[in-house]
Amino acid sequence: MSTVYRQCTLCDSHCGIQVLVEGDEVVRISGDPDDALSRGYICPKGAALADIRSDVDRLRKPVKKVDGRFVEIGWKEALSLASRGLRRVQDEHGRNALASYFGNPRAHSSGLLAAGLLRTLIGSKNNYSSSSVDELPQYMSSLEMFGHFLILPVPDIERTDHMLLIGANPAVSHGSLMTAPGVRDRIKAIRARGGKVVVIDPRRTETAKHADEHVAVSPGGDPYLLLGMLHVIFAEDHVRLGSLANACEGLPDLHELASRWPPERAARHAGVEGERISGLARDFAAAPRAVAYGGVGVCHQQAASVTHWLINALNTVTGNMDRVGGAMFPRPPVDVVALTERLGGKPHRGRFRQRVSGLPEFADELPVAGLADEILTPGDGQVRGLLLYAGNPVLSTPNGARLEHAISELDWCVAVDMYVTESTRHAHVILPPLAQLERSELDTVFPAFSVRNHIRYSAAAVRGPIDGKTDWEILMGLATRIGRGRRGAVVNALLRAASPLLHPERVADIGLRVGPYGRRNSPLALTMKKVKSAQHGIDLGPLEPNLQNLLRTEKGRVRLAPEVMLAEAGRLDELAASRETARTDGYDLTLIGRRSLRSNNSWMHNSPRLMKGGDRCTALLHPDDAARRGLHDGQRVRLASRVGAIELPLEVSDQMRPGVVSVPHGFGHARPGVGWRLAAEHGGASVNDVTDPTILDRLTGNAAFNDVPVRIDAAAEGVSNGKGSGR
Ligand SMILES: Nc1nc2c(c(=O)[nH]1)N[C@H]1C(S)=C(S)[C@@H](COP(=O)(O)OP(=O)(O)OC[C@H]3O[C@@H](n4cnc5c(=O)[nH]c(N)nc54)[C@H](O)[C@@H]3O)O[C@H]1N2
Ligand SMILES: Nc1nc2c(c(=O)[nH]1)N[C@H]1C(S)=C(S)[C@@H](COP(=O)(O)OP(=O)(O)OC[C@H]3O[C@@H](n4cnc5c(=O)[nH]c(N)nc54)[C@H](O)[C@@H]3O)O[C@H]1N2
Ligand code: SF4
Ligand SMILES: [Mo]
Repeated sequence: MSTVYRQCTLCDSHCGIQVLVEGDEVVRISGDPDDALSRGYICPKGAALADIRSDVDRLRKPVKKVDGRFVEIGWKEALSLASRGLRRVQDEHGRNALASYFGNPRAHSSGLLAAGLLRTLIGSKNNYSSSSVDELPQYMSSLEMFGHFLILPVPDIERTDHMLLIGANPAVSHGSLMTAPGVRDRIKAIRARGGKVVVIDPRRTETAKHADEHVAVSPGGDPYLLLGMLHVIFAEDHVRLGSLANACEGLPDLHELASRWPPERAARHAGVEGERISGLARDFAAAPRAVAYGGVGVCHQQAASVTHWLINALNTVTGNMDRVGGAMFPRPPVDVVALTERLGGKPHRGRFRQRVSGLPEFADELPVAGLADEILTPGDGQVRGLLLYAGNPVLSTPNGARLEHAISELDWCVAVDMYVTESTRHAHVILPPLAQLERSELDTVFPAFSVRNHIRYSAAAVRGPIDGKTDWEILMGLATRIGRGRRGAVVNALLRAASPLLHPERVADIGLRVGPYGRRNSPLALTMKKVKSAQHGIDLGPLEPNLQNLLRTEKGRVRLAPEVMLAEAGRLDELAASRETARTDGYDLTLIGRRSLRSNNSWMHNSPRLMKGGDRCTALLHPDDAARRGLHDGQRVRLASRVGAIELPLEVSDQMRPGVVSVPHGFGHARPGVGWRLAAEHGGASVNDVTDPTILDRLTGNAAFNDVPVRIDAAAEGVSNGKGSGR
């Protein structure tokens, strides 16, 4: 028996784990008590990495579709076949006819750089990712305020006296853009040291149970609530810019905007009394060190970018931006901001627009909510081929059922994924990577979002199939075959020769050497070799004020009142009015999302140890709302929007704000031909058969999953299942 130390790469926490191995079998996975950051913490999903390793439903060889069925083929044939099809789409229909969609696990795998390279070589405008159903509004806010979308503030949870959590449920999710393993204990510790924790959420969540105060805001009510708070902070003279006093611009404009939102006015749209809003503001301003942290719950709103901007603004005007115990900026060993600038130039948005929707590009990607239209609408630039990498957009994007139909109509689709999913089942070729425990990698991304500076290498714990390939190898396999015509053939050959130089460990080594702890900059002189030999990771110390080294705005100042944000904030009244009208035509409830501890978006539902226990794909509704409709706990209900309908069990609970219904995403596996059999047995319904691709954050086109008008009725007798009926 031996123990391998590495990290779990399933969620942003990236806990250090110890994998007990006998021969080539995983015996047990537990938290690594000596880990520099996670100190032994692990959640149920971490242990379930063993289930992915042993899963008989996981693809271990490439497959191609023959007469509607997948058959195994060798890697050489698979890579040639896949790339030939992709080239053909571009030869026949032009560059932009080939689209790509990269999903969430891309950020947790060393395939990321190769994926970017492949996109550059493909040269299409139709690039999509899970960012536009996730954190894009946070990127937008950082781009406008700090000059780069990856200059993202992280709450200094270890030293704060007051934490205001808005639209985040880290007790379950373990945080988004906040790498803080064992976050629940870190939240409890705030209170144990005499601090205060406040949760703003339409549902009394698992995190709210550990808070001093829970504020059941209306879905989408946050920008009003934040403006009301800012109003009080300006009106009662609590503004303190602290160390950023000479590094901010736009304070008068922000003041002017906030002055228009006295708490009594904000109250109506926030769904929270004015007095309560004033109290929240006073508490926040009075705390010695405070931090407001916004999660994905507010990204999934129509004023999402504005909300994240106001969260940053609140931190800034109370002197909590870039100071200990406030919102801070990590100093990761590989400088991701500098790296993305080197590879992609100055960050930008709006250089071009989506053909059908007219929505703007952001950092060369378009909003995935518009992808189905790009495939289904004929005309110049119509999408005819798709590269799916580590994503399951059929279950994860708004009106997934329609996107599924669109994908099934494509001329060619290649997937890099280890399962036959609701999305990849429509591919012509699937190229499966090695599973998490079978590969070695250095995580250079998440130290940039971590509550403590650190770095950790992950060694492979067990061997994969003999000829198995990593994501990097697969994507390079495609990249070295994607060039078209004579010129393309030369590029392919050059790239093949150069590919050893682009190996992720090599690139990471260079990144470390030129990074802030590299030879030139620090006595630590971090190299790949040093990082590899530190089994439990390397602690690089607490966060330190760092923003002024990072700022990329033209004048080198924090922009407190960016024009686009002010303009969008000017439309908040109109948005509130449209929300009220939208609830009057029979769709009288607002749908919001939720996550479960033993689930990971759409793809861990084939793990026996995670699927134990009752049905998690339920609709949560307040008792009054249930009673008014004559519905009872456990009953099957029909949840419908203008887009589609699903059926699922009802769970009646006063943890919900009245008027709001909560349904988790990532279920809906009972579709014909999916490869994950256990997941399919537990099917559930896909809430994204109901979500609406026209309800979006107005600045970025990010899906506003948490603002969809729906209705609930009893399900018709005899109608079974969780199948959607998307248009
Ligand atoms: N209604 C609603 N919808 C949502 C959300 C919500 O809150 N509500 N949340 C959104 C958010 S935040 C996100 S991030 C998205 C996620 O959306 P997606 O990224 O599209 O979906 P995932 O469920 O993460 O699917 C990941 C896929 O990658 C595969 N995979 C896993 N590991 C690897 C790997 O190492 N390499 C490769 N090549 N493949 C791998 C899995 O088999 C799976 O098919 O969903 C979004 N959708
Ligand atoms: N166990 C588990 N962990 C996960 C995942 C998973 O699927 N399962 N997914 C991972 C991914 S990809 C991500 S991005 C992170 C996300 O992690 P978080 O950012 O913590 O997001 P959620 O857990 O979705 O919690 C969002 C909260 O927002 C609330 N909410 C909804 N609408 C509103 C609103 O209008 N205003 C306010 N204030 N709140 C609102 C919801 O009720 C919910 O409690 O989790 C990651 N971790
Ligand atoms: S919280 Fe769970 S899923 Fe996330 S990294 Fe840690 S063990 Fe893995
Ligand atoms: Mo996400």
